[in-house]
Amino acid sequence: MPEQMWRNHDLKSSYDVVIVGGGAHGLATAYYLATRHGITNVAVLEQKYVGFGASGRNTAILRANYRTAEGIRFYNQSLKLYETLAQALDFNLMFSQQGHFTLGHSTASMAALTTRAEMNKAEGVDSYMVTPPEIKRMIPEIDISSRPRYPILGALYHPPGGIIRHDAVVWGFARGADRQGVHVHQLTQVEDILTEGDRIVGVKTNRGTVGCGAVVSATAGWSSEICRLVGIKLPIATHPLQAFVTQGLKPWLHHVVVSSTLHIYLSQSDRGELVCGGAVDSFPQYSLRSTLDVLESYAMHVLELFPMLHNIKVQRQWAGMCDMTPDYAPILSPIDAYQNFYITCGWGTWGFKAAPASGYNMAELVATGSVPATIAPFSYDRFLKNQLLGEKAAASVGS
Ligand code: PYC
Repeated sequence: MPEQMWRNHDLKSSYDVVIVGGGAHGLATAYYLATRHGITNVAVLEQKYVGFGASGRNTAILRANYRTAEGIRFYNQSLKLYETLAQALDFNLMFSQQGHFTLGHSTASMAALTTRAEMNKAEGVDSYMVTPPEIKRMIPEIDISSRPRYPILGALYHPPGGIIRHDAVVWGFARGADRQGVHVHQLTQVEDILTEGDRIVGVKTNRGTVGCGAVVSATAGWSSEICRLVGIKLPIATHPLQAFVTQGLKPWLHHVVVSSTLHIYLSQSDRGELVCGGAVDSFPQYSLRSTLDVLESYAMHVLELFPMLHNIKVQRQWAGMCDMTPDYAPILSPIDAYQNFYITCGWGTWGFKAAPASGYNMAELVATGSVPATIAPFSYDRFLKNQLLGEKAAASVGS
């Protein structure tokens, strides 16, 4: 009999903590609430199925090579948690720390990458600049000639970066939380959030209303909508991001390759498919449609790096929702207006790699009521205080 990963439950009349969003962030928060703080009377509400949203629609890249000290520390904590997560969850996550290249094709991008290398070194994160011949030695198939429109001038190399099986992470957290007694409720859509003064007292869903001690909003794409229910306006614009996979090939690409100038990234999955994505679509919208023009432009840019791929077939294309903040950094925060409402959102195109640290710190915030130092810089009110973080040049395809 196959193992049941998580169970179905009736909604209880109340929970100590209600988490909105059954993706990697919400489930990680539930998992760490239970395992680190002994809080198990927790419900995770997912409007569709576990991993339907951004957690199941990303390109599964992990890295810590950010630009600001705050970003580097946070993502490095996440990478370290990922390094031991398979053992902690007792679940194979197929994590491959194969090394991560961010290519530079202009003087400006080389300067931005060099700054990141130095910031990474100062924070103890392994990242350094490499020359085109050094890139070619590790990726023989790449075109380092002067033929392309944007020849490669060098790269930021980040050895601990890599890829993981994204579905396995979400399922592993769901199973881990379920084993601790957390209720994972799929097909449970939040319709309203009930308040009394400065407290959240309940969450109305399509399956009934639950009382709650605290609420965590951990959604991607819908975070503005959830916060609107309690009168909070987020500084977020939601854009789709498209990605595709090719037919399976024999293993040949053993590193993650990102080009911030060509707005493209590529890796090879354990199934042999090339997994490729780009920048967000230019217009904010909530559509999960994928489009031919984006596929054509991604293909054109991939071929500039790897002309030998010209006959490879694309198998699948999809889109996910990205909540973009003005400084390309996330928001993990309590909210002044309510004593017991917490948000983890604004994950843009870089949220999957953050899930363990997001869950770890949000669980601590909810359990103790104090903001852990690692996430203090990512407060909601930094936009009011003009304390923005400036991660755009490290958002993979954002510079
Ligand atoms: O930030 O590493 C990243 C990333 C990969 C794909 C989209 N963003």
